[in-house]
Amino acid sequence: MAEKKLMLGNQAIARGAYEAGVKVSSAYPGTPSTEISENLVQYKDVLYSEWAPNEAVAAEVAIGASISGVRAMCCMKHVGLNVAADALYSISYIGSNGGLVFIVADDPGLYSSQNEQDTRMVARAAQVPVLEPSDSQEAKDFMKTAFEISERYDTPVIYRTTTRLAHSQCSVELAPRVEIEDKPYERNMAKNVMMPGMAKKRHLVVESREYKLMEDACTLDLNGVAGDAADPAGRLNRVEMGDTKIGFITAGIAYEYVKEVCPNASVLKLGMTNPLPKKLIEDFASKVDELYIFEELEPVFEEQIKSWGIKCHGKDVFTRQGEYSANLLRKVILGEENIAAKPFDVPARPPILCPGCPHRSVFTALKQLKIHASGDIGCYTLGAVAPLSVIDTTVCMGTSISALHGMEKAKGHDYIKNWVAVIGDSTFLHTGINGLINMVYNHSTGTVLILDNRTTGMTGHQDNPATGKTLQGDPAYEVDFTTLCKAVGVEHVYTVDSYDIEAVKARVKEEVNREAVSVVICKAPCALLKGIKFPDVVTPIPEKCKKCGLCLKPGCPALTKNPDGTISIDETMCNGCGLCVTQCHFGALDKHPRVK
Ligand SMILES: Cc1ncc(C[n+]2csc(CCOP(=O)(O)OP(=O)(O)O)c2C)c(N)n1
Ligand code: SF4
Ligand code: SF4
Repeated sequence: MAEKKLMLGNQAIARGAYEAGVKVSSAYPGTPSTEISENLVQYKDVLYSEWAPNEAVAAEVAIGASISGVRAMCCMKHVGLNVAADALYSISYIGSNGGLVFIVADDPGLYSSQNEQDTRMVARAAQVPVLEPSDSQEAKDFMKTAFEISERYDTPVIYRTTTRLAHSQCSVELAPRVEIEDKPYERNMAKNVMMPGMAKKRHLVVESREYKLMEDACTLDLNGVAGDAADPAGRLNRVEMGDTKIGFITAGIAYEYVKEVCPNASVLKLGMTNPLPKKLIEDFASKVDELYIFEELEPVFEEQIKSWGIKCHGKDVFTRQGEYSANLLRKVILGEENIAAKPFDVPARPPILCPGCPHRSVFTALKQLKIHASGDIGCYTLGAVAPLSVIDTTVCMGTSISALHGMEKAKGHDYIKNWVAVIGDSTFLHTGINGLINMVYNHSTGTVLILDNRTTGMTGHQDNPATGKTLQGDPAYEVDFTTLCKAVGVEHVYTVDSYDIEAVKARVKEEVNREAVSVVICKAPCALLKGIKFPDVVTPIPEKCKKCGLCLKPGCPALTKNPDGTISIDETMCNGCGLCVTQCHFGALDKHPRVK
């Protein structure tokens, strides 16, 4: 009997890649996609996997591997696809040699993202097929299907997952790896070189591929073969006829909610969500009295289905925002309120930097200087919230630096004298460096703070090109930020200890007044990195405390005010960074060596 294992969606995707014979994977971390690559590492004897500096690079690496003839994939979160979009739109014209799969993880409900975009919209624009699993078993099985479709139809395939699927688990039946023979590489300029003359012809090929897929989608099986599956249950797009009063067209995790709430209803479960199986949908719609389109986020199915003249309910009754649930369906279809699901009335707990985080010290310094920060994406985005309230803007990865430059060009040097750009090490290497090159090139005078905490903190401590280690655990060259910044023409590059508030303040004060671009590298490892321990512990001395609350201003969660106004430190949280000690003017917080 085949071995079964309880697996998270992301573990199952990694297992599926292994079983499908994938040889190369490149990725940039981003919740909820990160664990796919972290799980791929266990197969490193047969499957090479890496962290790339950004998603465009990850996609291009996978493209190169596919062109050379092996099965290859890249992984990213939904916003990462924007970074990789240039490559996607053109590789859609070129197609694949070895199978090529873009795994893209959407985040309905915005658990950890800056927007709620729907990858199916990008896929439609790029004319690329999309597969969407509904549970961990499918998450594994659909990987093989995706590669089969990619090779059979000469196309990249987007494999879309969502937060709920990525992080929920079910039992998965394992299979052995299939060793796929490398496809021969043949030089083919008409197919692989996208100059206008060739691209025009390839666009026609893409269009006919799309129509063919739309037709075949009605009968495609899990091996990516059309017309073969005598048993409709084995089809990628599956009709489950039941009570015909209500019919649902659904996909992904939303299918599970339909089965839970309306187990007897008729369902068309889409495993391939682009292009849509038009004939199958028309046939299904004709057999049910009332048709509901139950799709998270945008009305992608609904708009197409309505454009074919089919009457249905969709966003008129279901929301376009946030995550769907069984309760949503219960309420809309059955008119039932689920009392148990009502949230308890508990105080809101805002997101906050960890105790001892080096970013907190830097933001405390900036706050004391009354500096605004053009911000970026990472743990340090939390510098926007009270009590630090230093970051004024956060748009997307890399924007901090270019936006500061834009402000200066709009309003002049004096305007940005109380502004800096703040960016993390991983984000700087992702897309920040281009903005810095632009600043030098176009005569900016702004100040950029690189918060180098030696890791990609926000997504859970992934290595990056500056940490000296690869995803597979091999030692690597550590990008030297000073040399890098000097190489692009920044003359004034300084490194300060993030915890040394006075040094940060002095350096920033000088640099914002300088008539030239400068970079201040604020360096100190993330407080949660393995092996990071400060030599001292901090204890309050209540007799010396003046109850002024100055030590509380940086907002470290390890400190609390007692009813009498003195301070308590939660030993289980405090890591002895000493920031609060520097803020107390009365010696009421004592820093002394940790007893080993
Ligand atoms: C285009 C894109 N890719 C990935 C992410 C997910 N993500 C958010 S911040 C971040 C990196 C943060 O690392 P770093 O800049 O080193 O800052 P830290 O969190 O360590 O402070 C990543 C990968 C994203 N938001 N956007
Ligand atoms: S994970 Fe590290 S960088 Fe992120 S908030 Fe916590 S201590 Fe700071
Ligand atoms: S030393 Fe102070 S600021 Fe640092 S973690 Fe402990 S309580 Fe927080």
